[in-house]
Amino acid sequence: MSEEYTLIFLKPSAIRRGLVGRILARFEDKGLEIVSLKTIFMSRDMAMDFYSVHRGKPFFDELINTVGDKKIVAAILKGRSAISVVRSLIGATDPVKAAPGTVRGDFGLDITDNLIHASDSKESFVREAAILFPDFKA
Ligand code: FUP
Repeated sequence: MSEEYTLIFLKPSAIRRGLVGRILARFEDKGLEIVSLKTIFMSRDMAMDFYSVHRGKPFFDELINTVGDKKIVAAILKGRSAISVVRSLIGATDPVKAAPGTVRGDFGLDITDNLIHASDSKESFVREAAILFPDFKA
């Protein structure tokens, strides 16, 4: 796999708990380049658009309450196989099951407020970047 881009955002609880620097450092330590980084106010509408595939699921309202109407820290990272590398660095969706050494495995317990989002495919990256980084060009 060649160089590719991925998108992450740190959920409001990561900001509240002062974990932003420590979490971003893990991606830099791995060798990924932060090509774009910003704090964004995530409106409820933006959150509903971003997570539209989960609309109707039992956790949807809680998910929107967790990230909507709040500040997040979003970044685009670049590196070899960045999408799968970042997914493995953040760990399983449920922090209870996430391996120690991963972001979710080390810092959390709550499945909805699981600290971080990362794109899971190239298609997701393109869709998510259009929402959070509309000016981004590869
Ligand atoms: P992930 O890609 O690991 O963030 O996981 P998903 O796309 O499956 O889920 C998106 C968000 O929905 C997760 F960040 C947390 C939340 N979620 C729940 O609250 N409960 C679930 O059972 C699954 C996901």
